[in-house]
Amino acid sequence: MYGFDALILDVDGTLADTERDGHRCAFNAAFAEVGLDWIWSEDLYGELLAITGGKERIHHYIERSRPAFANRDDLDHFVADLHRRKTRHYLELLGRGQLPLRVGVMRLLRQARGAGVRLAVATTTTPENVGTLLTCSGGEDVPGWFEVIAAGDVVPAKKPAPDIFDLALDELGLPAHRCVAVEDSANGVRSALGAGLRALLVTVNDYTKDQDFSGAALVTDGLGDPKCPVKVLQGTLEGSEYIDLSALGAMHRRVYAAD
Ligand code: XBP
Ligand code: MG
Repeated sequence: MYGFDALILDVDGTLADTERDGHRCAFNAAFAEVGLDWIWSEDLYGELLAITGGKERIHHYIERSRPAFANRDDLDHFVADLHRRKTRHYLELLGRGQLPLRVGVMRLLRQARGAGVRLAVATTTTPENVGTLLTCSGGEDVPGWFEVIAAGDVVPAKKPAPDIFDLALDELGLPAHRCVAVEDSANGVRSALGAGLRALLVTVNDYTKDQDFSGAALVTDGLGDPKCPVKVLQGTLEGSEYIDLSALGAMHRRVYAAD
């Protein structure tokens, strides 16, 4: 019907704006819990987001800003413990329903389910975070709408490496050209393109809006809704003012028409 069989979605920044008021706050709560005076401001966190993966982000921060911790014999254990604490705080934050899904996400997911378009997630975040976000911000049944949830440490290399999108494609049993991917960041774009996912929509947010999305088929400021038209930042959105399966199908056709 729409020319593609599955929608592969990123999570953080794409399904919900989770970084500034979610993950960042959970990191800071974990630091305070163990008596560290580390505080990741909104601006500093925007810089640290260049590193995907919470544990990797903490390691990077120590290397660049906390050299006294860098030579601990138990550094990996120390970071893993901090990250476990952070994840607990993040899950509690999600449980308070403080991080709504972005405009248009539930509309698109419901439309995909109704049209038989298969759903998958490809994310760097911790797997438990995905199910909890979908449940708390979408509904108890929403995690079950996804055939594949490829998340976190299940792959050797995180975004921008293509591994997590490769895993999602493998578990779907689909070639890249039969799928559409949705991302929010330059790291995500490089990961998706690296996996051959050329029918790629980017829905930017405050942290990513000035990044380089070369190679993405379409870049907008979100999915929008009938009463909330999107702004197109790169590419074309023919005949529609928001992103639905028809708009994604038209994008997919444009990408592969030249083949
Ligand atoms: C975003 C990330 C994650 C989150 C933090 O993932 O890079 O690391 O920032 O989550 P994506 P964790 O955009 O691929 O969804 O602390 O669980 O890693
Ligand atoms: Mg993201």
